[in-house]
Order: sequence, then structure tokens, then C-alpha cells
Amino acid sequence: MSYFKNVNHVKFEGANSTNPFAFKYYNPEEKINGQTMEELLRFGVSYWHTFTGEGNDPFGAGTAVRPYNHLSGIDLAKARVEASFEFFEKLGVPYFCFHDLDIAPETDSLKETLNNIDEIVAMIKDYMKTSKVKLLWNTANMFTHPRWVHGAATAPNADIFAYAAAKVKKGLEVGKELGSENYVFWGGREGYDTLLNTNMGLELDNLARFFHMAKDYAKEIGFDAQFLIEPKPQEPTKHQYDFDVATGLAFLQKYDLQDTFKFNIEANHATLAGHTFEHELRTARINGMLGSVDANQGDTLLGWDTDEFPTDLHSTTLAMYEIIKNNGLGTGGLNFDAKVRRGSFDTDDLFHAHIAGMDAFAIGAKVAQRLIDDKVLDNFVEERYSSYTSGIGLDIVEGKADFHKLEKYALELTEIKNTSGRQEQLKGILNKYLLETFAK
Ligand code: XLS
Ligand code: NI
Ligand code: NI
Repeated sequence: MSYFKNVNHVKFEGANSTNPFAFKYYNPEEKINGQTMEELLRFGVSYWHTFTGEGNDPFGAGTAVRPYNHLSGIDLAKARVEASFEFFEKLGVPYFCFHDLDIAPETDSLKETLNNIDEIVAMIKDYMKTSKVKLLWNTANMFTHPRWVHGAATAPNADIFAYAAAKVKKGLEVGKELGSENYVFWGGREGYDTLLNTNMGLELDNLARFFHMAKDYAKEIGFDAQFLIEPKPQEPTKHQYDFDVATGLAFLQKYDLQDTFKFNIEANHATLAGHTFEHELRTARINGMLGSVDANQGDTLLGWDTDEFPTDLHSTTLAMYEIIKNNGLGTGGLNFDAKVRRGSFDTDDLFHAHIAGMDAFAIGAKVAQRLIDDKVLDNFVEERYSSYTSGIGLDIVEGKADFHKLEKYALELTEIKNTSGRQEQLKGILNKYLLETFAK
């Protein structure tokens, strides 16, 4: 049976196409700097938003009209797998991602839940044999059920820590079974709501203990996927421990986990932390820690994780600038951790949303590559810091200066000449590149 009857294979038809179910800019075979767009962008579909999500919000019930809505329990889970593989194939995406509970129903018995996961994983494995789609990453949902009310690995209750370990143990086994390229740890409810009842030091030590145990177990079973930590500043807790990349990096370094993890950076989490998306990508990149991306966008008027499909071309361009400068994402990819709006409730919207997002990143990639090829920003930045390539600047960089030498130098200065940062000019150039790249 077909779940998405209105849509055949989504193909690249170019900017002049009027077919709503065609890519206008994402051409999987087109090369950007020696790599095909498919290889560079490594798009992934989020199972939770696209197949499990029902379109509910805090004020209203689900609106999503899905062909499997009449089912429940394990039957619903199986129908979603069938639907998902039809969707992956029609969209032509190379990857997908899931939480354990997106694919299989949870019950009150841990044993039963793990059995449900095994049953659906076997089915997914079967589908993967005849499909091109691969698993970008999997993860464990340790935030929905009431037991996680105070956190998982950072919970004040050791029984909860043990329960979380059992879930992640299974997650690592599932990742290995399905050949996942990464394993994600998003903070879930690892944080606090008030310090009045919180032993922050112990909670952070426990989180690190948990990660070390996960690392050891992955090694034990020969699961060599890249581990990824996904920073988010708040929501659901008031303060999430993995606030942003810089905070996460300090944590990883303190607990000797910096070689085990990289970052999975989500655009909307960056903005919630008061940063731009590109700030978080840059911070990870310059530290050799850029692992993967949860591609979405927030809304400047709304202060929460709205998980919208990414369509802002300035943002996709500056993100792709960082990703290309990073020589790509390695085993990571661009996972659409994004959901259609509640009002976009039919299945066609799932295609429209992914097509819009994939085209937006394809545009960003092409513009970013031109900016890099033409060294527009590189030349400007190089010139701006040129005082460090000779004289006293070179001495500073090479460690040949100390405060005595610098004081002497400063006292002899007769004039200090600063130059303009030219921010507005550069923004104008960025706009020119955005428009020019696709001008006919
Ligand atoms: C929530 C997170 C979550 C992770 C996976 O805000 O983005 O969806 O990506 O647990
Ligand atoms: Ni995410
Ligand atoms: Ni998120």
C-alpha cells in the first residue's frame, strides 16, 4: 500500500520548474568543490517530527492527518516504519534519525519496552536491506515519561540513573545493529529548575560518569559511531547543563571526554542561547568539534524551540560557510529536526517542508562556496589582522613578546591607526552574492 499517493519521486527540475514536488535548487548530483550536493549536505529526516509527531501544542490536540491515524500500539509503530521508508525513498534522502520511543511504544515494563524496540528494529533492518537510506544517528528518549521528572543521568535518584543506563545500553546496541554513523546525547531533562534543591556538582559528575560508561560499553560491543552532544540552553528545564557549545566543551574537557564527543548543533538551540547558528558552528569548528547539525530555525518573536523548517537563506549560507570551511561534516549530516506547523496538517506538507529545507541549504551551499572561492571574507579578514604577520604582532604570535617588551613598544608609539570594520559593506556583498549566484 502507498501512504503518500500524491507524490512520486521528488527530482531536481531546476529553478524554473512549477512542479511543487520537485527540487528547484537541490541537485544531488551537482558538484560543489569536488563533492556532490548529496555527499556534502547529507540530509536526514527526523522520525519524531515527521512520522511520530501528531501536531499537538499546549493548547490543542493533534491535527496531523496521517494514513495510519486509526492504528495504535505496535501496529501503529509498524505502519509508521512502512510509511517512513516510502517517504525516504520518494524524497531521496540518504539518512534518517530516531529516538527509541519514536519507533516503538513504551509500556510500564522496561523489559517489554526493550522487546518492542527490538521487534521494530528488526523490521527497520529488513527495510534497510533494500533501501539506500542509512541511519545518521539514534538516541534515547529520556524526557517524556513522568519518571524523568528530575532528569535521567543527573536525577537525584540512583534508580533513575540505572534505568537511563539500561535505555542507552539498548540504544548503543541498536545503533550497532543498524550501522548508525553517530549516537546522540541531547540533554533531555539534564538540568535543573531551582538550585535550592540541587547538588549541581554531583549531578555534573554523574553525567560524566554516565558518558564514560556509555563510551566503555560502545567499545565493548565494537560500536564505533561518533558520539555527539547536543547543546540547548533551556527547555524543558530552566537551565540545561549543556547550555551551548562553549559550556559543553568546558564540561567535556573537565571530564576527559573531549576525544569521545563532538557537537550536534541545532540552529534553534543556538538562538535560544543568545547566539547565532553560525556562532555555534564556528565555536565548534575552531575547536575541531563540529560533528553534525540539527537543521531547523527558530522565530525571533517566539522564545522557545519552534523547530521550523529552515528557509532563511542568510542563515543557511552562513551555516554552509562554516560547514564547507570545516571540510564537511564527516560522519555527521543535516538532520531536519523540524516539524511542519500545526496548520500544515496533511501529508503533502511533509514533502513541501523537506523540499523547502533542502533547497534552502542547497542555495546556502552554492553561495557559501562562491564566497570561499572568491575569498571575499577571507581576504578582508586577512587584511584586518595583518598587524600580526610582522613586527610586534608577529612577536606576540610567536611567543617572543612579554609585558616589558610590549610596554617599551607602546611608549614609543606616536600614533595608533585603527581601520573600519566595514560591517555594512560586507553585508551588502553577502546580499549581492545571494542574488547573483542564481541570476539568470
Ligand atoms: C530537542 C532536541 C531533540 C534532540 C534529540 O530540543 O532538539 O529533538 O535533537 O533528542
Ligand atoms: Ni535536536
Ligand atoms: Ni531542539
